Parts: sequence; C-alpha cells; structure tokens
Amino acid sequence: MALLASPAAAQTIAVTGPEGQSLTLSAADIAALPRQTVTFAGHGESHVYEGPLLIDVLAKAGAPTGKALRGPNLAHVVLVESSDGYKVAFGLAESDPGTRSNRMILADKADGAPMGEGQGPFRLIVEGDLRPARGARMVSAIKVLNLGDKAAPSAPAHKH
Ligand SMILES: Nc1nc2c(c(=O)[nH]1)N[C@H]1C(S)=C(S)[C@@H](COP(=O)(O)O)O[C@H]1N2
Ligand SMILES: [Mo]
Repeated sequence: MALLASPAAAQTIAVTGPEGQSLTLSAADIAALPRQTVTFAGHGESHVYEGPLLIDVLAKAGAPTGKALRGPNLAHVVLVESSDGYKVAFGLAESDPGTRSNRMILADKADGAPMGEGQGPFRLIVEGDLRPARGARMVSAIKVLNLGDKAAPSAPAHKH
C-alpha cells in the first residue's frame, strides 16, 4: 500500500514572521516543542489532539509573545493556510495563553496517532470553539502580519 506508506514527516509548514522572517518547519521541529493535549468535540465526536501551542511555533519566526503581547503588538494577526486553499485568520493575542485560557495548538496527533491524508499532518485546534470551522486541516503555511505597520507613527508622510 504505497499511498498509506507516504511519510507524514516529509511534510513541512512555512512560517512567516511579522518582520518578514521565514522558516520551514519539519514534523520533527514541531514535535520537538513543548506538547499540549486538547480535547475537542465537533459534529458530536470528541477527539484528543496533541501538539505545541501555536504561539510557540510563531515565536520561532519572531512573533511577539507573553508580556510583549500588549500595546501596538495587539495589531498582529495570524493567517493560517491549508493545502486545499482553506484560510483562517485571527488576532495573535487570541493564541496567547497569558491572554486567553482556551488554547490554540498546532496538532500533529489525534487520539494518539498521526493524522492521515485530508486532515494532517498538521491541524489547528482552537480549544473552546463551539464549531470546528476554525480547525484548519492540512495546514501548510502560517503568516504573522502586523496590521499596525501601516499606521506606524515612525513612518513619515511622503509629501509630493
Ligand atoms: N483545510 C481545511 N480545513 C477545514 C475545512 C476545510 O474545508 N479545509 N473545513 C472546516 C470545517 S467547516 C469543519 S466543520 C471541519 C470539519 O472537520 P472534521 O472533518 O474533522 O469534522 O474542518 C474545518 N477545517
Ligand atoms: Mo463546518
């Protein structure tokens, strides 16, 4: 069964930081981060998902985290993109465990096993969501964008 033998570990996620930093994370990079376990119920089924906090992944690309998530940094947003073109956006602070008790994780396992084609290898899980729509399957890229950049007072107006 050649299809079933395709190794999930061969797949990667492209992460882009707010200052344009970009890196490619492998399944091993994701697996090496501190792990969380989140139970999520959707469509009447409950599953146990496992993986790092999304913000720990974003920190690798220079996203502000922890106490830095205040003031102008609250203008940062996250765009999660999947290989089927699905896109989910939210404020960066929503993924900060110091801001909200409901966690966002980048799951690489469901019910103790890697997720198969159509779901994995990486899936966003938003703890506490009442429907699974934000649970992006097949995540392929994550971008952190600073929407505050355009209004930055340090950028002088160009007069012509
Ligand atoms: N990549 C991707 N993720 C997605 C979707 C999608 O179309 N593409 N649909 C979302 C919606 S609307 C739902 S209800 C759930 C369904 O996930 P499930 O098949 O695990 O129940 O996936 C979410 N994640
Ligand atoms: Mo849905």
